[in-house]
Amino acid sequence: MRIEADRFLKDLHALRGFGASGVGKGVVRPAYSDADIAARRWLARQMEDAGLRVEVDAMGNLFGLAEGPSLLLGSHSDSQPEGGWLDGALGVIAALEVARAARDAGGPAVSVVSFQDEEGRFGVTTGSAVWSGQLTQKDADRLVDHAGIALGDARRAVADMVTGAVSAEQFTGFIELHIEQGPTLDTSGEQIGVVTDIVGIRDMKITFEGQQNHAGTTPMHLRRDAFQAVSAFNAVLNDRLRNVVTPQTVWTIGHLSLHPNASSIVPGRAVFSMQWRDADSDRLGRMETVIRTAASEIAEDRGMDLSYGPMLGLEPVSMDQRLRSALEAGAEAVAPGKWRTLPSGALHDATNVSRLMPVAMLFVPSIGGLSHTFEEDTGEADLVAGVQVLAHAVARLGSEA
Ligand code: HGY
Ligand code: MN
Ligand code: MN
Repeated sequence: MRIEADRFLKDLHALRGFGASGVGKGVVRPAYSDADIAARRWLARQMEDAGLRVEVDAMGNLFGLAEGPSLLLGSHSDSQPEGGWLDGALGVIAALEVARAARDAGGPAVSVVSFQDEEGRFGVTTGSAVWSGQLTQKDADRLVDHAGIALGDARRAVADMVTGAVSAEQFTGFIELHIEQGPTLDTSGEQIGVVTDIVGIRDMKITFEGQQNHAGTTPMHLRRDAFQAVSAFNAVLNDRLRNVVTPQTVWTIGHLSLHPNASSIVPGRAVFSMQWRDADSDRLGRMETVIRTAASEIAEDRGMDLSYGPMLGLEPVSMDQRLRSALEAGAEAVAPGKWRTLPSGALHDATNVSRLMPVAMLFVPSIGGLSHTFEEDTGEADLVAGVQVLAHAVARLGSEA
């Protein structure tokens, strides 16, 4: 199976053009945005040119289907609000390139997917969550973004592309090539990572409601300041989580909105995202107890009303051993002595797809370990090595079938 590196790189840069941020190689291509939809239309044309049958489900998950049973390759083409050009896009373009190479080699059959809203403008890996049955379409349609737009309204923008449900029965497994988005490979100077497992995640909104008031005339001891409540909560949380976490555990308050967000007004309301991730489901549960207890105590102490949004969560998953072995053989063939196995601290569509079929993932390095920033980048040689390992694994699996 022969990978055409120039064609692969040209397509990667072409995809970057949809929503190019103008800063470095960054992209702004959130789910259902004009740039996202234009990118999906372009991808659909590339899939057709590669001899694949294009199908789009109600969420806007875009599939290029081979005839008969096939191995599914892919990732997502939506981005974070400030996204890198490779997060998700690499896996989709690599899948397209391997599908072409496999067709030209007379097999094996390879299908391609670009999932929708993996970056969670509305939820958490929302498109593959609905496709895999992790989330109902009804519940997904009720999810809202930070601007209050409901997913059910946003996805109308792709209604003309929708062909109907896509069955998972036709796929023998799923492999996702992705950038590591962390420092491990970049630090070690290795080229390839074969993923062992993907962490679990919990994500919810927390609201503290106090008293909006004048920032000049309201004495500090009389205030019910919602931002002060968040600040106190965060301090207590960092202190108490130390008893529960490991050095690999992460937790993030990434989004905070203060109402009415004015310099001379004591904020009466704070709504913030509370997200935590770990490889152990029990620990995720223990962290939730610490989080809810701390929030209740702070609300009590500071005279705040406390409320929670819906909690979204995914359990940790281990990669399929057979698919992993094919990737390890590919890594040894393409990058002998320059690969390792490692866990994924980032979340991926593969987590949801693992509910339906065997899955595996492989990584290429992120320069400086940077991702979810316009600065995200990977060396071309590493990008090409990644797609070559993927092709090697696909050919090996095809010969085993
Ligand atoms: O957040 C994540 O891990 C993924 O990149 N959306
Ligand atoms: Mn991603
Ligand atoms: Mn991402």
